[in-house]
Amino acid sequence: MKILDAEFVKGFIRMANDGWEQGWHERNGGNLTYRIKADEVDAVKENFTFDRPWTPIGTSVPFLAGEYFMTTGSGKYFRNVILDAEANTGIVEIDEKGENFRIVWGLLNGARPTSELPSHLMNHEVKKQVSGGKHRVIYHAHPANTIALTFVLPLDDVTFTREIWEMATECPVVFPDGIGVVPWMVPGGRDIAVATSELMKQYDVAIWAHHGMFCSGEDFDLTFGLMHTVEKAAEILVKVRSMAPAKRQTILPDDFRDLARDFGLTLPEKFLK
Ligand code: 2HA
Ligand code: ZN
Repeated sequence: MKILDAEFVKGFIRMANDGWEQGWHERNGGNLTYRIKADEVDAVKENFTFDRPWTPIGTSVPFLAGEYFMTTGSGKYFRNVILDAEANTGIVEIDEKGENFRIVWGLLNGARPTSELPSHLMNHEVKKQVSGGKHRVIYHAHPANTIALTFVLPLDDVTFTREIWEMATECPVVFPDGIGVVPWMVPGGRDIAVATSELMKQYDVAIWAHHGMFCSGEDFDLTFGLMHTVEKAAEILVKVRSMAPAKRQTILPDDFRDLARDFGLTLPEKFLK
């Protein structure tokens, strides 16, 4: 099968373009990776070449040994993915130790995988384990309202989760585990990757202060929808805070407990104080 005919490739390209259209990917901002299923690899493997060099990941992800990932390219623009996926995205193979990768398709003309590959792969490694192999998508974007909140809210998981949950009744249904917050750190390296993957043990959403958001999910719809839901709630919170110094009424802890009971959710009490 031609690469561009594969459903996972079409889904990846559509998600990249949807993120661009949301305004979450100025210039080369953001990155997307997908852990490809074995049968999907088999269906397109005839297009792969294995002559490009192995390169250190910069961290160790032994639980991802032998996996294949589709990834956006470093310095590449999301708005161009739909025009030329082979130049702006690619597929990488992880070696049997989980320490090196090599490009097997795409990323033409010497392009590299996303600069956030260490964060993506460490998140994938955690999520593959805690989800029993179900999570396959890691998405990083720069949505403006979420970033704006990192300048005015205290940078802790409880405050962010509760403030965002209160802005839309669907929020605790969509991310009942809450949101983690990483303080400002230098992007692209191992330290921020470790901090983010530590949060991904508990959460599907991690906010990077003054930078953006990471979401993890089982497929493109769920992961894009998660980012969209958090950012929509953040937009409402920005509007509320712009209109008045305090909320006149809101969803209260017992309301969340009622919601949890009727929707069969477990909402951690630490967010309901
Ligand atoms: O430019 O978003 O965090 C890609 C990024 C780095
Ligand atoms: Zn970024």
